[in-house]
Amino acid sequence: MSADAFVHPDEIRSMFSSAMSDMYRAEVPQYGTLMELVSDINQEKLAADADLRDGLVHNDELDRIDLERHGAIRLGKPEELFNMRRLFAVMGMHPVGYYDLSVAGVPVHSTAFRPIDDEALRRNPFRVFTSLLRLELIEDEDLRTEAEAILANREIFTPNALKLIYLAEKNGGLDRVQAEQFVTEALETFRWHSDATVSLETYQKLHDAHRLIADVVCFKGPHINHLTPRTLDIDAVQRDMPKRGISPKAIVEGPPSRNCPILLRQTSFKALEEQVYFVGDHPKGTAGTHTARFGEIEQRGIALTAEGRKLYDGLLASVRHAVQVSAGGSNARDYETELAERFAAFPDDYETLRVEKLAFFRYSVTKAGKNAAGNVDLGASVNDLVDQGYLRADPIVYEDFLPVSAAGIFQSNLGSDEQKNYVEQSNQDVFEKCLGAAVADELALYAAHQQASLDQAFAVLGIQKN
Ligand code: OOG
Ligand code: NI
Repeated sequence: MSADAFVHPDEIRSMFSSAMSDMYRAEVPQYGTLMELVSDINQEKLAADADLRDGLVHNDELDRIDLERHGAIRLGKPEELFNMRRLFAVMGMHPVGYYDLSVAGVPVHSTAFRPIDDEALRRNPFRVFTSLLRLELIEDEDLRTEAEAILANREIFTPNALKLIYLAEKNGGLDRVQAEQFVTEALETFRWHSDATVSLETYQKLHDAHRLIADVVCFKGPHINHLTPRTLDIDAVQRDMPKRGISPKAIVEGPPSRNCPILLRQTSFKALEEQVYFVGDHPKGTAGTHTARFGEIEQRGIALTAEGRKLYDGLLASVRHAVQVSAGGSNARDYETELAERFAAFPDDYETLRVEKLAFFRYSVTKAGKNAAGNVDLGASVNDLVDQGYLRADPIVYEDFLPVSAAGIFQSNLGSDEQKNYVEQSNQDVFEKCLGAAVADELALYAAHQQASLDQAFAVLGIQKN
């Protein structure tokens, strides 16, 4: 079959993310309310901030604001991660980054499946934060064996989904009919199931070991546990959530509010308590409840270089050392004040972030630059070219996640009494073996992106640079 007959992976991703969004909205009505709030605030923000709007238009990002969302799933065994990589590859999503959450007391390690190249990100940036349970962190040996046995019996993909993944790999793509079937079949894996696969007693034992373990082990599949729209003003959404009947977690994770947003800020609202049925005597099973799913919003800023990230990590660690947010969040204001004060040390204008090489930028040639093409001083540095008005620099958006923030999101939805520190160390090698591939290095991707924009700009200006 010719490549033309295949549906582009970016299009399959769009079909899938929109189907997922419809499913989640039907399953979790509060998600619909959140989407409305985010959309209202984005409109207000765009109307009030012309610079922000112009920047988004220039970067071709305005159209993707309403599309932007991520989801998260938690897997139980290596084969699930292996096949999940193959499933996401059909939609042009590849594993980027390794996140060890065991250091924060959450017994998983994770990656993000996402589009990688600029074009694909622009078309549809949908990504899925994907965690693999680390059963070796269950201390009780009997319980660990029991959990393994339960997971050994489950198959989270439909036979048709597996068949279509195989066909996509073999033929290099899926035609229209296959792509549509694939989306329908793939969606099944992410659906919520109110029937547990275990008895209430087993659920409770696993739950006592860690709530997350019960969430992963006791159900038929890795239900999508949240979908996250992108907001242009997270403080406004956090503030207005209660007005629409949503109660957010105490603090916004990540950096403080700034003129030039960096990395990622996130907040979420508590998991919903859902009715479930455990395996039991009653024909329908034993009724009980489980909390799994929640809502989250994110605000994305500029991607940081290794130096920028080091500064960020250091400042954040010092804030968390100084103020630990209490379970009820009563000292959230102290945390926010401390965060704002300490982050004053992080330059907050794009020019300084760029010149000090703290963040990544996409360069393009200005009108003046195009007029001067061929007559530009060959020895001029990038900074000179920007100063001369020949090059323009726009922020490259951070497309990944932050481990400390992710741990905060996990914890707030698991109940804040769950803090535990595991002695077991992070293990990227084991994760990549389960995955069946290496994860891409996010910093290398941003650096390559910046460099490609420079190479293109130099070519337009008629100068050769190494
Ligand atoms: C994932 C939590 C992490 C984020 O946005 O950092 C996450 C989970 O709870 O499974 O989604
Ligand atoms: Ni999330």
